[in-house]
Amino acid sequence: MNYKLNKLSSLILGSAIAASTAFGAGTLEKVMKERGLTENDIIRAAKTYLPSGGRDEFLVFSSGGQSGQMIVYGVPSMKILKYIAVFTPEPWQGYGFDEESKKVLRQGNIRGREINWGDTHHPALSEVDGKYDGKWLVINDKANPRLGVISLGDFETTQIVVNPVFKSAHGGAFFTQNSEYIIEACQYAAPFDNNYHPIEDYKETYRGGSTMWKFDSKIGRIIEKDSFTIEMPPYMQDLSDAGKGVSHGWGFTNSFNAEMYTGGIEVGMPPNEAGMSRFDTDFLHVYNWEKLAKLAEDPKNVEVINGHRVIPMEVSIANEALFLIPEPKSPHGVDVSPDGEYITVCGKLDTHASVYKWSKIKALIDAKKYVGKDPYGIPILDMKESLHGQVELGLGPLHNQYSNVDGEIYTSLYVDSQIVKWNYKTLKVLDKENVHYNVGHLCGMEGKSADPQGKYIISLNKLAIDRFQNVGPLHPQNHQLIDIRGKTMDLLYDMPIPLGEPHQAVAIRVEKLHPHVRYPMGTNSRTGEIHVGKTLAGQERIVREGNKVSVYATMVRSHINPERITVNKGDEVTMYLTNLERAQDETHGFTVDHYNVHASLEPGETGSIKFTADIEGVFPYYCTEFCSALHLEMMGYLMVKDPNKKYVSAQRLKMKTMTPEELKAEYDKTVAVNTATQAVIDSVVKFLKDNKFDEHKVVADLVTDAFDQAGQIPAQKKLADEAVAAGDMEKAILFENMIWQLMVKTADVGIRAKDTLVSKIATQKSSAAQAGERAFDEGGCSGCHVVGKVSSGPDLTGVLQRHEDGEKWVADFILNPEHKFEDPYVKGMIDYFNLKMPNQHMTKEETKDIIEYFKWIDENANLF
Ligand code: RUQ
Ligand code: CUA
Repeated sequence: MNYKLNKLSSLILGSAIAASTAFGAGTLEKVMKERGLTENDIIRAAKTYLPSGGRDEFLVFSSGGQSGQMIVYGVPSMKILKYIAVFTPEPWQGYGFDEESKKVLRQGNIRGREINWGDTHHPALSEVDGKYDGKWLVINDKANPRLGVISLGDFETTQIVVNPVFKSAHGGAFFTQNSEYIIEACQYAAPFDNNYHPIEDYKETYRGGSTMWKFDSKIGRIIEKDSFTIEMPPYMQDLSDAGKGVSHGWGFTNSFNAEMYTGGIEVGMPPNEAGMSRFDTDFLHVYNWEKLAKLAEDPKNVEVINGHRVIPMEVSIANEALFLIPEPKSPHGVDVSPDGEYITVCGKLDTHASVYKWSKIKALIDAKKYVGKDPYGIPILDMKESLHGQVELGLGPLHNQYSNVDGEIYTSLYVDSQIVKWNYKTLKVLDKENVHYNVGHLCGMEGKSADPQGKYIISLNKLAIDRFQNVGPLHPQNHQLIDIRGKTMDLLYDMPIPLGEPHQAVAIRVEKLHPHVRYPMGTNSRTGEIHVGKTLAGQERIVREGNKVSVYATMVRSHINPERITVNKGDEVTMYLTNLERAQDETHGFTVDHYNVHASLEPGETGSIKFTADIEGVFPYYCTEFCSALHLEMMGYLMVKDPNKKYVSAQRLKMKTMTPEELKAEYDKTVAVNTATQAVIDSVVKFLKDNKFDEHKVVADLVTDAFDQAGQIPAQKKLADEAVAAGDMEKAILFENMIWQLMVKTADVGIRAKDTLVSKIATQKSSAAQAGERAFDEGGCSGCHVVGKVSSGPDLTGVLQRHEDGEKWVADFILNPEHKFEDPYVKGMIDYFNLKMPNQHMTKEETKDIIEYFKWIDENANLF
């Protein structure tokens, strides 16, 4: 092995490799050779690799682009953890297929029409003092101007609001520094009302603007009636940002059609792209939303359009709350620095980034020093006097993110396919990294908050081209993770995103998130309130009022109650479903075949599905999550009969039934099995208690889950005994069977709790013992030997004590079993198990490690 690689191995695999493991010396070198990996590849892999059960440092919330959803993944592993349904139906989560989520989705109807997709662009995290608080997430829809609000308590969408005056909106969502408001700026100017206005009247009747959505961060809801829109000229407003720190109270919005060009290829005019980029500059809109919010409280300052308050431009101008500053033509991103003093604008068609300085802008505003007015009378500030400076970055600068280093900023270059690191204070370019290809946004770790965390930048590339296996002409998007800790950037990882074109993503430290694992029993997850349909065990019922049938059902491993529902054709059926589980991750799904309904019920959740039973027949309903060994049995029948038809009952089949003696025997056998199973449970419970399980929260939670199942046993026992008393042995057997089911579920979680507890309290394995355990498992020993149990071979607990000079005896036996077949002890074993210990061809080194592993077993013998 060459020296460098040897060094690398110990670097990556730590001391374990030095001590020689089951992988053996030279394994890394071999793998590298086989897979054609370089040393840098290995280091990058180690920087991003997350072992099973590991956790990432950051979570990223990425827009899902045209999918209308959001994508959640971890950094640095880039493992996708969740899709959050926002504007688009999502069947797994039941979004758009159960009644509660439909209510949220339908809040997004526009002018009475259902809209089932969204063009999501920019997610934003709620803030306190400009820092992320991990409570709420908001995302905009550009095509159908809307915002969706997501609770980070359960990662579910709880609200959608429609912009009442815009017809398209891009410059959102941006929280102000204490989440007072969310900025959503317009994109394509259009009349605020819903009427027809000819394009020739563009300048007079088409408008842009910026909507300030009032946000209540206690309840995580946008308050529509307290929101307002600041009217702006029909320049195409674009990306925006909220001021923070020194510039708190102000908003900044770019635009790209100061020309007010309206195209017309079909009438012989040059296309929009030419006319809209004719001038050298466009306008950065600077507005005092704090002042305007107060003004909006007085009805004489607002015009109400579509039930929504709009502050006309004259009012903003008269109150010195709206200004324009020229910016290089057709800009895209505008990003306020962590302290709020610098505002960086990137021009798609300009090779420079322009850094404006808030104190300079504010001084011009305070001195009323204007260089002119635009055609609508809005004062214009001098560009040069507002600028801190400009820096030549490259072709197609779009967006910016900040790091934890003072003055450090990262900018995406769309045309050059590069990320540039530079300093917005000293205006110096520091480094460039190639990305693949055509990067749009980039995402720093909390990189747009008042407290950026540095470490990584993600490049959200528009094109992947040759980066991945060809899967047809529609390629995945490519998110590339870049390490920014060093002097120069280092590209670590490519992640294909196959869901849509994510524009922007936001990242947050995982410690700031505290999502729950279960709901208070009976919760409607979309409102956070207790559901009217909440049903507990024993309360299940079917209620009929005229042709409306309400089913109050429960779901728990592994049955749905009720199991038979008969309705008349034409009945309107509502099924309220409560998942009675308390156990973590025990979701039950629910569907009725042929009725296009689906719900996903998480532990404690109540949801409902609704349909008109308009086709006659028999329709199975079932749980759609493989929730337990008896998941397939978790089903029932919906029977829809036509009230106008006469049904002749089929001849009852004469079934051969069991004799009373046979029934009694089966009953006794079932009870005996239950008693034996109970003994296993008792021993597990004793072990848990003896070893103080309640000192370990994870274990205590599992035990609670286990007792949840066990707690249902007495009620079933009572029913079984009642059946015995009534002489109905058949029924008694069924109830005893149910008890067994509950016992199995109890034991299942109980044993998991026991294993977890063992791992918590056992002594630490030495690296040799770890290597020994691996050799034991991978070398085939575990095929016959189970620690703590006699299985196809003897239990090895205490094996080192069983023989004189035990370590040597066992080592010799492993290395050369055949030599001991005549030994009386071994002979006895061979007779007993009817098996001979095979030679597994362990090396001396492996055998030594296995002995270490046996020593560890003996130290912890009381735990097995
Ligand atoms: S925008 S990169 Cu919404 Cu820049 Cu897409
Ligand atoms: Cu519940 Cu499958």
